[in-house]
Amino acid sequence: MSEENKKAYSADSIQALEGMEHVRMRPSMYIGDVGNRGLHHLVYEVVDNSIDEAMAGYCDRIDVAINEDGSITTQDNGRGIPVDIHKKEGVSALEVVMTKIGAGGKFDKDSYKVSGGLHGVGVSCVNALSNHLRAEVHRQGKVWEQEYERGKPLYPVRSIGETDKTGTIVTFMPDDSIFKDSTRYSYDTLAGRLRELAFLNKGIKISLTDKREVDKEGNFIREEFFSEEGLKEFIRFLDGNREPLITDVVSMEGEKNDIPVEVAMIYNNSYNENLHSYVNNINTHEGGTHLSGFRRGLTTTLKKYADASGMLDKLKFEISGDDFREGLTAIVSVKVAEPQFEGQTKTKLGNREVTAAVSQAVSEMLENYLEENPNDAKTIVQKVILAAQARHAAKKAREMVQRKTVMSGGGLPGKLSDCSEQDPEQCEVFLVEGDSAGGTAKQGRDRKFQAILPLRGKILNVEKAMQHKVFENEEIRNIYTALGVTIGTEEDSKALNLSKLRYHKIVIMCDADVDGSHIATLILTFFFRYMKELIEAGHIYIATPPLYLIKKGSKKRYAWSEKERDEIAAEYAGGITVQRYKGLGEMNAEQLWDTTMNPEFRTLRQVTIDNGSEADRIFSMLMGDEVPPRREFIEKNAVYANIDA
Ligand code: 0RA
Repeated sequence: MSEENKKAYSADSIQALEGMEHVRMRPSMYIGDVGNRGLHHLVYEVVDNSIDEAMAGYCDRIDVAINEDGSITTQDNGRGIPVDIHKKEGVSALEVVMTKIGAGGKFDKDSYKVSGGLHGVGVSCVNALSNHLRAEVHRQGKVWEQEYERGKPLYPVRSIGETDKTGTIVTFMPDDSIFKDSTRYSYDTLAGRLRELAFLNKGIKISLTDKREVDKEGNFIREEFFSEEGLKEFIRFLDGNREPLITDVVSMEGEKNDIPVEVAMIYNNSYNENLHSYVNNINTHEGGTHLSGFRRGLTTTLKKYADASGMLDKLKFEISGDDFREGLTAIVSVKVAEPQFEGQTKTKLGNREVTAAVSQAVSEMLENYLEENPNDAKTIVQKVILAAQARHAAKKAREMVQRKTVMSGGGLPGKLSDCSEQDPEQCEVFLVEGDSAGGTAKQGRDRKFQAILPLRGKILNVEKAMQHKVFENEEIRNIYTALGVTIGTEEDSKALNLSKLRYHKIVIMCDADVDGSHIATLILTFFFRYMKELIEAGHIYIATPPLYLIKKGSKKRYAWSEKERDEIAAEYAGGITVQRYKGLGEMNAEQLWDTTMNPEFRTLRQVTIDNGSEADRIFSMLMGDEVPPRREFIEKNAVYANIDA
């Protein structure tokens, strides 16, 4: 190395180091957070690179494993990360990719165009946030390796053997000093995302193996995800628990104004609208220009068809945008070279040019479909008319909700025991099952900042109810008015206005038994379908009352699981009484405060949506018509269902 080169190399490597240090100092800037989400993001970051390789046409298999020690290995059969000496940096390109922030696939734009800037912060971030990482590359007939500790190379890239394959293998152990809560990977979370990726990128075989445990036959838990038809199959999977209204999924795939667009949709006999949108494989749950394009294309095309059909002639009121989307399940996936993300969680696409591209694509697809399938076309228009009539009825019910909400003080539901604090950020409301538990909670609470809203028995299953029934339901109306949330715009009758939200913590408090968890699920279904923004903004929590009270003389302890109960029993060593709490009602006010409501000691579980399409599928299954899949789910997740055993 010439003197000059050496200088340049060391200067740059210092810069690289600084970049890596910065990732470790401010991990959330790069991966969102250092909780469960960020932890799983590390895997997605590496897999994204392999997906890019596949999209460029060089890779068709990706294998992910959770190893025995909890580390992750991903392996692909792509070209392998280049290992030749990088001209500018003076070290192996592999080292550059692994240690330079923002290098990723971008460093060689011409030979790696497809992925250039599509997404991600690069594998170097994963490296920076791992205690240990090993990269193995099969390329040019040789096997190459390099290892790192907290992002620092332990030795230069070296060749360790020969191979007739190509590809990249990355093994990493997340740094527990960064991910302080936990470094334990969830099989289900990874499986959900990998399945989604397989649907979004058809033709790639993706597998997940969990080597931490074996099943009854002594095999590792393992799944393969592969989709031949992409979004079309994704829709069938999502809507598997619903009754289709039309023959089959309507879908299209193409490029409009240089923007790759994929759309698939179906109508079912439910009253829910179910739109999922993606940009560069990332779920854009705040929507954006691609979703607007979809809505526009759908509305104009169906409206044109319906008008021409004469079926609307007798209708006495206007059809609105969301009438076209009742019972619709759809996925829109676009690839955008330089996406601009906006919104609270940066998951709203802002690129203006995308709207027209998607709208045109959808119009063309639908025009053809309606033309070729007149029976389905008629079914859809009839469904739209029914939706419009129901909306008309719902409007009145909704206006009543709204009128009540805008009235101050007197407008609050009589059953609500409000708190005295006025600042919503400090305020909590407990939604409590039943009047008696409600009474205990009312006595036990700190009335300064805790409000109680008792709910009567089983609340309406919104999964099966038409919108106007939902808005007419008294318990649900009470929730709207108590929370101070208003609803409805021209475009979208369910759109929420959260500016007057009265409590920043909304806590669902139910018995810790099967009935209680059923009621909690009903309430959650309502929030998921009608107030998703509240979940997304992190306002919804679930209280966790204890299952046991263990007493010895004047000493008492609570336990939240059988294991905990047994541990405490062992500690007390005999002479104990154990009380099993069957419901909140068995606790007195003080006990309820101590264990479940006092912010100093309670555990609140925040409700999050890790995977929107998966959550949708699970709610449609748990609360829908079909019994067998529900039974299967409950059997698989028996730990939760068993609490009452
Ligand atoms: C930079 C350039 C090239 C490929 C890759 C990176 C690459 C990165 C990863 C990460 C996981 N698997 C990967 N596979 C490839 C282009 C290679 C070429 O031009 O031959």
